[in-house]
Amino acid sequence: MSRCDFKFVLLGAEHVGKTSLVIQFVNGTFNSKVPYQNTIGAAFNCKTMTSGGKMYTVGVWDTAGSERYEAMTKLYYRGAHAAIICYEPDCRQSWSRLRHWLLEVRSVEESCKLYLCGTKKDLLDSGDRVREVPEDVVATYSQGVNGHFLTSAVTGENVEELFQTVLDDCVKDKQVMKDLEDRRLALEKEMEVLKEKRGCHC
Ligand SMILES: Nc1nc2c(ncn2[C@@H]2O[C@H](COP(=O)(O)OP(=O)(O)OP(=O)(O)O)[C@@H](O)[C@H]2O)c(=O)[nH]1
Ligand SMILES: [Mg+2]
Repeated sequence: MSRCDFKFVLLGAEHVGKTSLVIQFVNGTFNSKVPYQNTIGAAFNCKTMTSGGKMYTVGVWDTAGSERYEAMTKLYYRGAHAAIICYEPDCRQSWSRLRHWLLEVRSVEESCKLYLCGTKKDLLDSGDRVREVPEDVVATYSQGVNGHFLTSAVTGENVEELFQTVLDDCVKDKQVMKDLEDRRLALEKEMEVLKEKRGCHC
């Protein structure tokens, strides 16, 4: 993980579609034939992205939504540059869970950028599901965070846009970029020391 430039974490209730969102982002795929399998603990994914003409490696922690793993989840958002908190617009319960994570991350990681993500947009668009979380409530909450996106892991709609915005916001942040540069320099120094040590053994 230390070799990734940025750390993003996905949070949200069980079954909201966090894993599917990450798979769509990393692989560009959605497999409807694979039955739902809840994430245990968390899963790590890495992707190279570009912002402002430069390449960066982004590490994404896909956490388990089940409250059973809540104590563990705290480990994954520690030190995160950004948290993407997911909810299903047709599920009020998932919105309550989002509010919980919003308060939690804010109180623990003050500098972590926060994004709200309404998932499974395709189901709303097709009329298969009816919105339970009113749009004006979402709009009010969105004002207090860095952004809000409505995504679909099935069609891929807004998935790339979401992650690209999160990365661009990080790259625009002077403090985040200074920390990144400091880490790079420290790593370079470590490598030099290692090389010197190896040279002594020759
Ligand atoms: N139609 C539709 N179904 C989706 C979408 N995203 C996920 N699903 C389905 O929703 C179910 C749950 O998806 P997951 O991605 O496993 O959910 P999760 O949030 O990772 O769940 P936990 O790991 O238990 O926290 C699966 O059956 C997916 O196929 C989407 O954008 N559209
Ligand atoms: Mg999952």
